[in-house]
Amino acid sequence: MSKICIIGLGYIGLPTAAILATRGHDIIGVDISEKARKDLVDGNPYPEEPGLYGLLEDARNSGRLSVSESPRTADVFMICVPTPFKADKKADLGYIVDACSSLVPHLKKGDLVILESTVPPTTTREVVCGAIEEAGFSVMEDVKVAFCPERVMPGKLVKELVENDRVIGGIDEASGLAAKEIYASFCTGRLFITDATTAEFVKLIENSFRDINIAFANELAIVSKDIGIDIWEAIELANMHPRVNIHKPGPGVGGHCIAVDPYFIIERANGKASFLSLARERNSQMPSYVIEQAEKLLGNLEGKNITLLGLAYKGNIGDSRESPALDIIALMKERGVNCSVFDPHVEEGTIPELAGLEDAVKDADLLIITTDHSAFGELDPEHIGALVKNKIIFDTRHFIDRDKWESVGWKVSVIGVGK
Ligand code: SAJ
Repeated sequence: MSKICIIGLGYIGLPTAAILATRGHDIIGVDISEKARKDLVDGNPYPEEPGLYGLLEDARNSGRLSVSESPRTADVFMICVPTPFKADKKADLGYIVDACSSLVPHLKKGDLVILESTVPPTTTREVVCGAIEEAGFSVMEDVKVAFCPERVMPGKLVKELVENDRVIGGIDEASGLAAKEIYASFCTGRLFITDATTAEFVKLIENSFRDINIAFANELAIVSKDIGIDIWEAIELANMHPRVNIHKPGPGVGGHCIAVDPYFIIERANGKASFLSLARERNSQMPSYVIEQAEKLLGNLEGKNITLLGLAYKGNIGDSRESPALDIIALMKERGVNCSVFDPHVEEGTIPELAGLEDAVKDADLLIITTDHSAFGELDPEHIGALVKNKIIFDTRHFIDRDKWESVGWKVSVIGVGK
């Protein structure tokens, strides 16, 4: 069992620290934020995740969990800090650089440094190994280094943390094997070893595959509406082909992974990643398409009351990072719309437009379903119909039961449906 210092107690670092503690490792959870450190020891994380409270309780009961503002001596250092992008859509590696500078004073010969944060290709070699060598160590001879991307899906985090297969990119063979040993202590999925830069690339192309596929579905939705067919029926039938798996259209791509990772390839591609850029562009334009459809339903939007059902970037989670709903709200405000939002999963006060269901829908000219939360399937169209001004709903997720709403007088419009 190892002494592991986990730097960054966010969405990935916090549960990883907890699970490693339950598997017999001694964990030092490091974060500059007092709240993040408290969340780990008090077991009070946000956003909500099934199974996370239980896992944190087990970690606390293990007695192997401690927190600190800065790294301490350990055998393994795991970097789980965010990699936001800058205004020019290039990765901001500032947190990784800071994490490396904070850990090198505590390094000793034989230690292992693992980077989990998603990064542009060659970052492990250039930034992490660079910082270690600058501190006077020889990477490979003195210190092992690996890149092991997280692959968990928000909403299934705890389950996928344990069960997913993992790709482990060693800077050399010994580094790959040492990192594999750490992951083998809590992963039941398969562990594949490759080199660090390939592992960085694998992480990015997984999410880019999804982004391109969603862009394809969004383009088909726009075309289908004009042709006068139902894209959802068409995709369902096409996906019956054994080698076809077209994703779903929607209001755009949110979250801090799929909407971001393709840019990390684009920035290293010397203008040769036109396909990835186009997919990003198509998906980023979907909020404008939603506004266009709202205009078709209502005419001039100025002064209209529009209610979004959903702020989270996808169903049944409380995470609104990069959510297309945020872009839709911004575009509506530019057009002078009075906008309100109801989301049962997102923390109150996240944006000023959030309100309870009845307040949010009161006097609405139009409702727009922006997130496929299960709770929206339970909405009572009759009750809501009595509160709104116009019984018009635009479903960007193909989620509500159209017949149920139409049977009580609602006009229902669905993205990609032209009939
Ligand atoms: N979306 C669509 N149509 C679809 C599927 C998704 O419009 O057919 C939208 C969703 O509504 C959401 C966005 O795309 O706004 C992204 O959602 P997602 O569920 O596809 O992905 P994430 O960002 O929650 O998680 C992804 C996962 N990657 C893959 O499935 C390849 C997860 O495994 C990664 O760990 C995560 O990114 C990450 O951290 O990179």
